[in-house]
Amino acid sequence: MDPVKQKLKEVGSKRAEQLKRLVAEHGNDVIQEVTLEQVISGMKGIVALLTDTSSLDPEEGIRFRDYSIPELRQHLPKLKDDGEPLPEGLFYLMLLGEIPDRATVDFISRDWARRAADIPGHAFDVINALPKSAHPMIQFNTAILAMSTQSHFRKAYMEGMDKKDYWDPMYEGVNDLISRLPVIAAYIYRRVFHNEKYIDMDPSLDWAGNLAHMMGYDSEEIKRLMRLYMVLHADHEGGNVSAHTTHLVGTALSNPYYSFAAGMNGLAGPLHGMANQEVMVWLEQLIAEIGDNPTKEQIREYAENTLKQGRVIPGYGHAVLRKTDPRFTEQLNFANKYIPEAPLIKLVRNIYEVVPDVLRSTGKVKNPWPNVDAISGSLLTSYGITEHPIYTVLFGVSRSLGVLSSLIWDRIYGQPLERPSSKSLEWYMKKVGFK
Ligand code: FCX
Repeated sequence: MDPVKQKLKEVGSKRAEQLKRLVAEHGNDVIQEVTLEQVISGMKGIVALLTDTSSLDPEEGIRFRDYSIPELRQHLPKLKDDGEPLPEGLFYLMLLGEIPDRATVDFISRDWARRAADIPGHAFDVINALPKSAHPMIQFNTAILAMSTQSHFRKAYMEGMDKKDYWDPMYEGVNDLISRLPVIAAYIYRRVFHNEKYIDMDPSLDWAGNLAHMMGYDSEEIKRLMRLYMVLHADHEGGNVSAHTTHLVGTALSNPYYSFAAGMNGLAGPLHGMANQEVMVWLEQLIAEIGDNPTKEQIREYAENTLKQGRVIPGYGHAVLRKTDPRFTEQLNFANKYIPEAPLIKLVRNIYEVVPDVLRSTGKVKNPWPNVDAISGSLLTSYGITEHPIYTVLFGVSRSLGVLSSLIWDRIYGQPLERPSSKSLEWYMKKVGFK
């Protein structure tokens, strides 16, 4: 058996037993009170999900299992000492709660390269059936669904598998799916933006390095950037739209392809993953209106105008965070180290000095600070990956690592169908004695 799966089996059965005992002994304990405003404002702050892969602190930001991003960069295996951690290692950490050694990370790289070689031809046919003008996220999500014909989970379910074994075909399907996403993403990229000049996978490369290679970028600089990008976007606890949707659909025992495609449809919204493309549109308009070296005063005016038009400033604000997103900071540090003079990075730095004040002055924005999307597109563009519509697809490839390792755990824990209650306006009014 594969060593990762073997370990998961051991860890999984212990934790599933712990959860069972926890609910049996404390199932009636009250953990939180919920206000009407929380329900109506998108359930913010309501603790209602079980997710082990990562947790989010409003001030500190993301921790993958117990590790902050700087700690990850220190401890996860890398190809070279001065390189970025390999996303395969982060997958292992999220799945098993431990930092893997280099040999295990190499095993995952080789396993994913092997699995990626077996994509059904009709996944490419459905992409080709769509117009090239269809947004890359439409092409990506369609291909993900098309690949579900190979679902181990569905096959095993139809054969009457015992529910305590659900995690096993889920593990296989998740690894197949993650391994294949870079191939699908690169195929869409080359189809839409590079005249269908496709590049074969190099099975000797790591998962993120291969993505860069298949997109047409073979420099070590871009592979390093891709590894950083794939690590930073991998997870953001369980309540964000893509993670929660993947989980929710999975509770109907939908296979990993159905579940992940649902999550990716959420990622395609402009308030979530598509914000990375929206930021570039916002920056391009700014440059077109003012020029590529705007003063801070001009940036302030432009931002204020965006608000006057009833639009959001993309890349700023967050539903949970109340400080600058550490994923923004890590990308800025990376840019300051390798490409400090890039004009777009200078612009991002100037915007960072101005926009938080503009948002604060509205009196209603709870978090005026930049999130991950405020810089990711500028970084990619500065390295020559200038086609903005592919950015959310890259986010999606990375997000698979977190939401799909959680999906395996959902089946290990035997998480049941998710089914909260909904009530009418009249019900809420009556409940609080509203006259
Ligand atoms: N620009 C303008 N207005 C903003 C704003 C922004 N960047 N962020 C929040 N607001 C507004 C909200 O629209 C809301 O206005 P309303 O009361 O008139 O409806 C008010 O401030 C309060 O919202 P708040 O509680 O602070 O934020 P929410 O939790 O409702 O929303 C998001 C969070 C992220 C959706 C919001 O900050 C936003 O729209 N940001 C811009 C889009 C973006 O960058 N999304 C990416 C987020 C993330 F990193 C990711 O998922 O990738």
